[in-house]
Amino acid sequence: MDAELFPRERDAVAPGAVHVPDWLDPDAQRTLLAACREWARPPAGLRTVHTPGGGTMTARQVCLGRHWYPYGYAPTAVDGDGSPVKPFPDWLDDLARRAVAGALGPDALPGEPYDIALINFYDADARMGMHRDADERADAPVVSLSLGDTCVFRFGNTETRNKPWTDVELRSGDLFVFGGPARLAYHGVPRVRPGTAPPALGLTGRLNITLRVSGLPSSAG
Ligand SMILES: O=C(O)CCC(=O)C(=O)O
Repeated sequence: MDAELFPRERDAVAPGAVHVPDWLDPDAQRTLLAACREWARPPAGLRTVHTPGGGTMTARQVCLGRHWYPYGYAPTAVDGDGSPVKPFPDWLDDLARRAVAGALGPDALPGEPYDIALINFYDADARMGMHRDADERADAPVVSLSLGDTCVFRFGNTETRNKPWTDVELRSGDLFVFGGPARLAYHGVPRVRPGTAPPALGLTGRLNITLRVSGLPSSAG
């Protein structure tokens, strides 16, 4: 395959949506993975998310800064163990800003700091349905980082969950940023490819780290 012979190239998937392959080098991936393992521990650790319609998300999740639940944000793990959500570290804001500046350019940087992380863990059978990130009160670009197994990331349109969409293969270390006209595009993960993680990383499965600006006052839930 050409993709194996030549380095994968950055790709503007839609106006405002950019895929940057291999954005995190192996050391940075290991550092982020070690942090994710700490964040996943209780209290307010990795949990299974249930939707109001009776569904269960197959990707398990832990949050930083604010706790996301279907469909809003809270200061505590309201649908988990009830503990206060872990703080969002400044270095993740720095990482998000470097990602946005690198992918979309400095003009796309938000005035407010990044303050929310959703960390999704996918085992071999997990997936995520088409949805929009619409519970924030800010229009800052969403920053998405991948670790471990490769997945198919489906990036759609802002009108419906249905086609047109573009399927992008996200591998360990890849960055995907969507802002501007793509900020409210539907997106999802129809498939993970088990056993494709870089062996040296030491992760079975896939982690996605999604960084967002809440636009919420710091004391609000
Ligand atoms: O796992 C991914 O790449 C996507 C995660 C996602 O869409 C979300 O957390 O809203």
